This record gives sequence, C-alpha cells and structure tokens, in this order.
Amino acid sequence: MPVMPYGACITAAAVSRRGHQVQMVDLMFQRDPARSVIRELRRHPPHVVGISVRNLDNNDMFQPIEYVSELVDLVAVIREETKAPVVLGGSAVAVMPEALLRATGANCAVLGDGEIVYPQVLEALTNGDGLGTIPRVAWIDDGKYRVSENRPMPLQSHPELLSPDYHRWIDMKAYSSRMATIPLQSKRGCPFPCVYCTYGISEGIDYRLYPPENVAEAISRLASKGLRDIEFVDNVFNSPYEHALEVCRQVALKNDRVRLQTVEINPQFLDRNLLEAMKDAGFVGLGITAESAADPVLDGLAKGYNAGHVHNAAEAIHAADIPCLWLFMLGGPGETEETVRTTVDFATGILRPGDAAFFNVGIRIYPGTELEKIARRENKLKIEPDDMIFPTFYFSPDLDPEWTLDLLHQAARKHRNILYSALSLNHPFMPLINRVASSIGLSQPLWRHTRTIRGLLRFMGRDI
Ligand code: B12
Repeated sequence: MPVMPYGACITAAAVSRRGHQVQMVDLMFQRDPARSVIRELRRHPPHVVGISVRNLDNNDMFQPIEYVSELVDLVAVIREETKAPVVLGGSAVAVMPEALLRATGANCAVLGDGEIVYPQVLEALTNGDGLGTIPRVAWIDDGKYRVSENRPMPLQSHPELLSPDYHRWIDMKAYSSRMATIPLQSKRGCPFPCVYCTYGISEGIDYRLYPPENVAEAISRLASKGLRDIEFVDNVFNSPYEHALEVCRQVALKNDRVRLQTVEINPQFLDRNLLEAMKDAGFVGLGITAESAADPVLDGLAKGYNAGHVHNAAEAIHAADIPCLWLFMLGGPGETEETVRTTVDFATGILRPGDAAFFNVGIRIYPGTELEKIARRENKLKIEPDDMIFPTFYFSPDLDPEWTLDLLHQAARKHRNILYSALSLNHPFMPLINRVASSIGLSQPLWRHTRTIRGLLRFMGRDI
C-alpha cells in the first residue's frame, strides 16, 4: 500500500506558514521521477530543495531492494538543474544521516522534527549563517561529519501540523484509490530498548505527547474533508496506556464516524478496558507487533514482555471482537527451530477468519543499535557502519533460513490468512490488489480480506 508523505506534508505546511513559497512534488506515482523533478524545477526555480526520504530499502532479507541508488541519481539530476542547496529529511535520514549525506553529496540533513528545524535551516541558508546553532542538523565539512546539538523539541500542536491540508500538497485521489490510510500521530518518541530498533534514535527516547483533545480535533478536521480511514502511526499506540485511553475517549466524544487503525500495538499494555475504548472511538482493526510468542526470543529482542503477555493480549482481543493483524519477526537473537514452532503454532491457533498474521523473516540491522553490537560480537557483521546503508540483516546462528521459510510456506498453504515477507512483500500483484479492492469498495483494513483475496488468487493459479 502506498504510504502518504505525512512528514513531508507537515514540513511543507510549517515552512509555508512562515511565509515561504512551497512547491511539493510527490514522486510516489510518477513513472519517470527524474523528468517530473526537472519539469518542476524549471517551472518553479527554487532557492532550496528539500527531499523527504522515507525508506532505505524494502526490509526483505530474501529479496532485498535498496532505494538509496535512486536517491543518489535524483540528487544528481537536481544538481544539474539548479545551484540551490539540497536538504535531506525524513525517517530514513534520521536512521543513517552520515551515510546518506556522503552518498548523495547533499548540503545538509535534518534529523529532527522538520516542522521545527527546516524553517530555521531555510533562514540560515538564506542569510548565509552557519547551521551549527540549529538543533539536529548534520552536514559534511571538509570531509568530516558534523552534527549540531540535540535539544528537546516541544511538539507543535497547531492543527495544520498535526493533520496537514493534504489536498493542498498531494494527489489525494491517487492515494485513496489505492487503499492508502491517512496517517496521524498522537505522540513522538519511544522509550523501549528493543535491540533492533531505531525509533529512539530518530524520535528520541522521551515521550512527547499531543494533547488528546488536539488529536481528536485533528481527526474531526480530516473527517470534515471526507478522510475517514485514519491510521495512527505512533511508534507504539498503546503506551503510555492512559494517554491512549484518553485519545480514544476524546475521539469517541466527537463521534465523527471515522474508521481507525494502527499496526503499532504492544501486547503488554492491552486489556479489555482499552479495547472497548478503541472500539468506541471507531477502531476497525489493529495490528499487534508481538514479534514472537517464545520467551527466549522476546528476551533476546529485549521486548520487555513475555509470552504470557502475548497470550493475554490474544484473549482480550477475542473478547473485544476487533479484527487483528498479528506481526511477528523470526530469526532474532535466541531464535531456534523450537521457538519458531512455538510462535507459528501460536499464530495458527489464534487466527479468526477476519484476522491475519504476517511474519517478517530476518531483521534489518541499523548502526547504533544493540543488534549491531550483537552481530559484531557473533562475527556476523564485518562491514563499516556507513556500508550498512545497503540492506544488512541479522539471522540467528541457531536457525536455518531455508528451514524457516519452508515451515512458513507449509503454514501459509494450510492457513490462507498467514503471510510472510518472502511470499507477499514484493508480489507483483500487490498494487493491482489495492486498486481492485478500492474500486469494488472493500472496507479497510485490507488485511481483513486476506483469506478471500488469497482464495481468489489460488483459484486463478497464483498464490500470494
Ligand atoms: C507507521 C510506520 C509504518 C506504517 C505506515 C502507515 C501509514 N499509513 O503511513 C506501515 C506499517 C504501513 C509501515 C510500512 C513500512 N515501513 Co514503516 N514506519 C512507520 C513509522 C513507525 C512511523 C512513520 C511515520 O509516519 N512517522 C510520522 C511522521 C510525521 O514522521 P516522519 O515521516 O519521520 O517525518 C518527520 C521527519 O522525518 C521530518 N521530515 C520528513 N520529511 C521531511 C522532508 C524535509 C525536507 C525535511 C527537512 C524534514 C522532513 O519532519 C517530519 C515531521 O516532524 C517509522 C518509524 C519512525 N518512527 O519514523 C517506520 C519506518 C519509516 N518504516 C520502515 C520500513 C522499513 C517500512 C517497510 C519497508 C516495512 C516492510 N517490511 O514492509 C514498509 C514500507 C511501506 C511503504 N509503502 O513505504 C523504516 C524505514 C527505514 C528503512 N529500512 O528503509 C522505518 C524508519 C522504521 C525502521 N527504523 O525500521 N511503516
């Protein structure tokens, strides 16, 4: 499913509010991105070009696709057309700023909240000032990587910066005709120490919470424009628990008839009470990032909860009767054939017809994470941190990847609502499925229809 450029729209709205003229070029649906960029640069010659980079790669260990080369080519095209400084921003940049700056030769990178930092960068570039006093900016100076101070960034609660006016910036028809959901955050920051994760690196380890009334207000704004399939894109939606509960209460009070989703639920903080509040707010599906149902793996990933929490969450979800997408991650530290079997058995045992389970196999290693240290200690990772810009994965030394795929393959043959990365992520039918689902009016979330879609595909002799 195409993901809407939420961060880029927020950033564009922020600089526009400061009086700058902003042109957004969304390359998501462009057949020839370079041509679209050249056309736009000629039509509106810019003083500064900002690029929002979301993904470094597709995160698939078996069929890795890297996107950095495309970015490098794009910056080269921009450089040929204009002398304007190029600024990188976006979630991928915060993950690996130095490597991306070196690969692209961009002038600087914004590592923090674009709505706060980018206006300051624009002013510094316009006035010829240095970047050093602006928080969370990185650049290369005489071959040396420099990064400015990391100061706390209070959230900006202006409605336009929480739910930007999407119709102004992007082609909303193109997104809604492909089952895209409207992203919305209720907080930033993540205090959990999961070994593989970069959330704390990019958004900080302290929570920064949007007031629940503002979140509810943002939802009303979206609903008033006909945007009702809204997805919370917090790192973890249900922590802090009380905040999530209050968000749900405030949204329910507004009664905007929205269809809410999130795939960022932590099983540790889920109970009947919250699930009821989520239902009242309008949740039509939720994704639990359980990662595993086996204690040695949950320990190895430093998830901070155990298999008991995962089972309790399943019980609560069944009682609340909300469709659920279970997300698992196989191959982490401590994973063995036995733990894989435990997790797959758990998944196949709990699925109801409208549920689905998705297994990611192999874990992307990012520099600066505990997983990087583990992989180096185990002598599994020898390349320099900057080279990890290209897909680099961890897979437990006590497990065979082929065996794992084989087991998943058998489970997916038996249970049509089981999916795994190597089977479905890069499937050429996925974009078509999104289009058809939208045109026949299938309700969100699409994964609720996994069994039916796979049944149809099997009937046509194609599995996914
Ligand atoms: C929610 C989420 C999802 C949801 C998205 C749902 C939706 N409807 O949007 C789902 C589950 C679908 C998803 C899928 C995937 N995701 Co994801 N996702 C996230 C998550 C947790 C939040 C993204 C988000 O919306 N944040 C909120 C917005 C406001 O923040 P933002 O985009 O970062 O923007 C801010 C700044 O970056 C900056 N900024 C942004 N643009 C610009 C531009 C300029 C010029 C400037 C100056 C600043 C700037 O300012 C913005 C506002 O403050 C991030 C992790 C994270 N915390 O960033 C991972 C993350 C983006 N995902 C990631 C990945 C890998 C994927 C998948 C490839 C996974 C998979 N195996 O399929 C897919 C790709 C989907 C796709 N089509 O692109 C990686 C990307 C890194 C990488 N390896 O490539 C991340 C960083 C997580 C990680 N570390 O692994 N994801």
